[in-house]
Amino acid sequence: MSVTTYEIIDGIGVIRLNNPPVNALSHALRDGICKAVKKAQKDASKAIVIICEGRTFIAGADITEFGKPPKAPSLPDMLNVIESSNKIVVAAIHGTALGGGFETALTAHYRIALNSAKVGLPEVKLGLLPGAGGTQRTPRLAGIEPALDMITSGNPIAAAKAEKLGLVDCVVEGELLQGAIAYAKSLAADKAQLKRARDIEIKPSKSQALLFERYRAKMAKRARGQKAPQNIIACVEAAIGQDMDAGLKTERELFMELMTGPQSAAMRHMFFAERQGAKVDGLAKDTALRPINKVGIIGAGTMGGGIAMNFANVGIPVTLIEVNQEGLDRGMGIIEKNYAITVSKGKMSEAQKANCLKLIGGSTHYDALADVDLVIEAVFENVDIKKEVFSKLDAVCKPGAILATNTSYQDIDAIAGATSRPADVIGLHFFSPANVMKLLEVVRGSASADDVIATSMAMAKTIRKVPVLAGNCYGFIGNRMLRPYGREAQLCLIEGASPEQIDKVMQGWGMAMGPLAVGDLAGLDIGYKARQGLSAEQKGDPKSYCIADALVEMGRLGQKSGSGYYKYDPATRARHNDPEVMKVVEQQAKAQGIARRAISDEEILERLTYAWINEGAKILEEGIAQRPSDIDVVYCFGYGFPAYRGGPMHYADHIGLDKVYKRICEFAKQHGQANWAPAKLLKQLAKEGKTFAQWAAR
Ligand code: T1G
Repeated sequence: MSVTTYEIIDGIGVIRLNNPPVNALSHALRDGICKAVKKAQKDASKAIVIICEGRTFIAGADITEFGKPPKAPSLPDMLNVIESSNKIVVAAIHGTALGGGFETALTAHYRIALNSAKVGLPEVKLGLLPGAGGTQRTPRLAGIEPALDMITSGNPIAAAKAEKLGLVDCVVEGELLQGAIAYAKSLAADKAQLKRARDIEIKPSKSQALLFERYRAKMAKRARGQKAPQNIIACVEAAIGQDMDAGLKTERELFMELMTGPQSAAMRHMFFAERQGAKVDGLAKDTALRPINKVGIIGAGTMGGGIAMNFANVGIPVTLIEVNQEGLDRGMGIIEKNYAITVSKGKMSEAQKANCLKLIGGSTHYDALADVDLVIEAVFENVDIKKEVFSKLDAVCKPGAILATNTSYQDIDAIAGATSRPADVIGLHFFSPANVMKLLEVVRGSASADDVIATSMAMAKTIRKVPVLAGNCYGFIGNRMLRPYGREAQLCLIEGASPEQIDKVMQGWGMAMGPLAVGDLAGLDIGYKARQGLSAEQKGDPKSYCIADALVEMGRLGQKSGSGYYKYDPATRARHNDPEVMKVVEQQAKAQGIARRAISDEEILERLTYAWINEGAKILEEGIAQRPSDIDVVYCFGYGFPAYRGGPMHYADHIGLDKVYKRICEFAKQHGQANWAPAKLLKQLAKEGKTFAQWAAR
């Protein structure tokens, strides 16, 4: 099947592209477009239309071709053929014209779009920049600031807005091909000029320098540690006061710098990892899904309320169950407050908020759940309470209803064992705040039915979550890896570091927040309460929790009590170092017989990140995660791991598993096998000189 066809319709040369699923600019497509445009130069066509079959206009360069030897015609070659056409070229846009796709449209002389279409330059989300003239044509057509907004955010804009900005010339409803042919005919009849963005000059002005300076500072904060946004700003700046070819030269240089760098490799890895994570190995593609038209949620607390919002936001009615009306009212209050915040940020209208709230009902009786298709339990993190809830659900819910638990640690099989239908039981682990965080760990019990797993993975995408399938163990994937990470943070603290040193290292490396600041945010009492129920053996090394226990017993619970590892300004919650904490640290170190020492930033970074990697390798060995990239998705979408480092397992591959393994063996000698016995898989791959990615592709 040819990816490009060409025919003259009503005097207009129509080039149709058909390269499913998103008309990515593969070599075949680039070659077909060049040949068709060249052919049209010599035939009877009065103008040319480029249009796509399928669900969207070109959605960008073919990311799967990146890193492979380029094949002519390159994208710039193809764009030159279009731009130098001696006949008007009209790009007809539907769906989402993105990246190289929108750059192709920008090289055409005119652009017509369906009202429902969107256009965008999302390269920054891949750690790149528009490398085919987007940074030069967009500011020439739309102005400098709109260009900076569009390219540094990477977010698409609607056709109507693009028209207002001068990026699209004509917006239509109805049948796009007809509209495009009519438009091309009218342009030809009017002898319209060959409008080329490259002919527009942006004159330098004093105000621009300030704008670029402000933008650099803004992006250094918003996209901390990322190179692409800064390179984008430099490219747009190069569009001023010089001709297009000079600007294109700068764009090419800065594009190649990103393309060959580790940040884009990591973010392209994450692009595919996110999509791969939604797939379940060994599950028949045609597994029938159970319909999810009504949902029940047990518990209207912070989590239950946040979970309810996800379903209401996509039009699925939800019934919240609480023990009493007061609990229900409190829960609804949390939900209304969350929606009010969303509306205040301009992300939702009042009408949309009202419609969502209408979809969330409540009851204090379980029999209100008699006809729901899915129930999600979000009660206190205690397995006995959860088992009680599930035995009630078993009695009330209709056959075929999916019974899910939002537990973050507990044994799915133990919970399923409280019902007569363990095949219908699954874990749906949301991350707080549940209406914001994208990650959803779908945790399969040993009895979870295939269609329950498939329905849960599909439902995750319906509610705009990023699903990852996890096996059943204490903490599943994310929280299980968090334990050794937290352990090493505590041990570095008691052995010689300070809270601010540890957090500065991890935040400087790219984490959204350091581990101790996260502890203060979540509340130190949560871990304290969880430890009360554990035996000494289960608690592990007292050195890894004695400081946290001491702080909680002093009433320092974290942000909620105004102090924890730090002191917090009551009004702004700004964090301040607190000498009182170091006194506690030194007391506890003494009590544990530890002679504190200076600990380097590098040792902190290696101990905390290698703790992740070692546990991740064990999780892979045990089959708790399907693939290393799933672990990367969990950490980038659920734990603030910097996407430009690609997740813990991609990061390990980037460092080299032999280096990681060698260092872990040193930690094992220094700190004991209990914490640092290297995972078998890590040892094997290090010896074989392989990566986790190669192991996954075996
Ligand atoms: N190249 C190759 N494959 C792509 C692709 C692309 N650009 N975009 C999507 N796919 C695959 C994807 O992997 C999945 O495959 C299937 O298409 C459906 O995607 C020079 C250098 C277009 C909004 O960044 O944002 O141009 O899993 O599940 O949810 O300046 O795909 O089915 O095997 O995401 O409906 C710039 C990336 C590239 C756009 C559709 N373009 N794509 O979303 O489907 S760099 C992008 C998307 C560039 C130039 C630069 C989305 C979508 P599979 P999907 P969707």
